[in-house]
Amino acid sequence: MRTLRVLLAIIALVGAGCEAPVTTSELVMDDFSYRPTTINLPADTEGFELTLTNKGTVPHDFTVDGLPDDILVDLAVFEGASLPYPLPALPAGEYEVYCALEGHREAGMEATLRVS
Ligand SMILES: [Cu+2]
Repeated sequence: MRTLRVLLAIIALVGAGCEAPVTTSELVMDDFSYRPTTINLPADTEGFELTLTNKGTVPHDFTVDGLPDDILVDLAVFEGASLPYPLPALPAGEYEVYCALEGHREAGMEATLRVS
């Protein structure tokens, strides 16, 4: 009986892992990349905080492309800084994220934002 309970608990945990992707709570900026490169956020959630941490040696930026015209997501973060960014409610979809500072996107500062 005990074995069965443990087995059922394991199955429940594995099942939970197959559901919605884990929400990303922190985006790390390096010279010149983002970690992770896929950011998962909840849709239509006002004020969800994504912590932006710049571990690089120069300022970086977090810009989301392709959002509706009335929604702007763009924030610069100085080197060494880490700050929570309260996001506006975002519609479900997949968007491009990049660093808008000159040459940084080309150098590899790109990611995908999945809102679901
Ligand atoms: Cu940058």
